[in-house]
Amino acid sequence: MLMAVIVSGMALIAGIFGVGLGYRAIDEAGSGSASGGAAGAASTATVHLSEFAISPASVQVASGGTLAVHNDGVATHNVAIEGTDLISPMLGAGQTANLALTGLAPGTYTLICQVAGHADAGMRSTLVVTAGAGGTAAATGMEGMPGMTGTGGTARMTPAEMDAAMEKSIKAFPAKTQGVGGQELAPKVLADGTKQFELTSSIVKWEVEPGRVVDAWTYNGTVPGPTLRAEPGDKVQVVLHNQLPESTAIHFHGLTTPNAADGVTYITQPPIKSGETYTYSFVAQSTPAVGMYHSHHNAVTQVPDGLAGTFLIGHLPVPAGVTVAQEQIMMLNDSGAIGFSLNGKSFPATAPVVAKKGEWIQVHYLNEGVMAHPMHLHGMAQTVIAKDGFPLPQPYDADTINVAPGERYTVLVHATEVGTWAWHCHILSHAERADGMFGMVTALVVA
Ligand SMILES: [Cu+2]
Repeated sequence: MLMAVIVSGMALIAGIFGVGLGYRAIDEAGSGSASGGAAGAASTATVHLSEFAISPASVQVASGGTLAVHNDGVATHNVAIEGTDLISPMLGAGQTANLALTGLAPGTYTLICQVAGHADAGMRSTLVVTAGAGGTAAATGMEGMPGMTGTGGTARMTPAEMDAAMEKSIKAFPAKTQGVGGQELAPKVLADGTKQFELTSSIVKWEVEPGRVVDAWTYNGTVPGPTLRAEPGDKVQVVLHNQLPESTAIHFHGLTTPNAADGVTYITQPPIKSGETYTYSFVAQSTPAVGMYHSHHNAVTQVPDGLAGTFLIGHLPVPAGVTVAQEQIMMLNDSGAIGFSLNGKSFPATAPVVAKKGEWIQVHYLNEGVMAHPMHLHGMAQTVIAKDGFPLPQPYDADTINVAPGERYTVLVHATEVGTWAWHCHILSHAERADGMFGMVTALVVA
């Protein structure tokens, strides 16, 4: 039955969005052979990223040239040219990328790192684009790289090219990628009834969207980590084997645990060093919980890079007359190696929610990123029944739910309207750009 719904939903998506063939990708428009630089400015210049600087403080490139970006730091960084849509991918330590400056008019620009707080911490420099180079971009290999914003620049896109790019991004949905995050992990039940969940933290290759494979920091190799579920009163153990190159710890966000199991290094426990194993023990609270588990050690890097999962206890009460047909988790992230994503995937690799007309869907939004995300569903109301796992005495309807970092909202959607409905973060720069949709976008398919 469920498979039938999914299959018919996929068919519907294919029918509505069509199949991604027969377009010319705008991404390829900027490719070409390298041209000579103008006198006084090279066609390629290099900038180095570190904590927290972009050096040199001022760099000159001929118009139509290329900026080579080297991350010499230990954290994830990128480079964006302020006031334009020219943005390099997020780069891990030691990674490099070439940013084609195609379409960028001569002038003086500011380079910044877009990781929250990094520009203010000092990651700013000046880019001077000089006139006179041939205007043909160097072939950088970055054109068409998913996650690359606007290589080629909107200045070079005709309306027809923009339409084609949008069509391409939509027709690719739902795109196949390696790996699915957030799968429920069956506990091992010990002799005394304790539910024991075994987690291993390690760095794995994770495909965020087709072709964009990053070094993700994971629990059991997926982003999000496996979903853990217990019933009120259960004895719970979470065993963590740390195979990361640095220390970590797990905080159970939104669950009531003994202080010793709170998972904050140097407040309630020593760091779990690389190679060590640590066991958390607690009794699941008597009331339902919509919790998360995540690192609380170097969290600004470890959590956005993937060290987060969902921890559910029991079931929330729902209004009289409602039968929940499916429970969905939507974990939001916006930075680090993973970037703008739903459940560890960026559109078009996000998974649609597929429902039969008349069903009720329960959705838990959980924000493990560093920004707030107003999650907007087209076509049907979202009935908010719980905030941070606490049932609301008076549920309310909304079409946009603003989910701040650390927050969880649980909503019910009555799938009354047939069709494919866009479902996305309404901070538009998290969802859509000149070359189509990306990031925090999925769809509700009602068949
Ligand atoms: Cu957002």
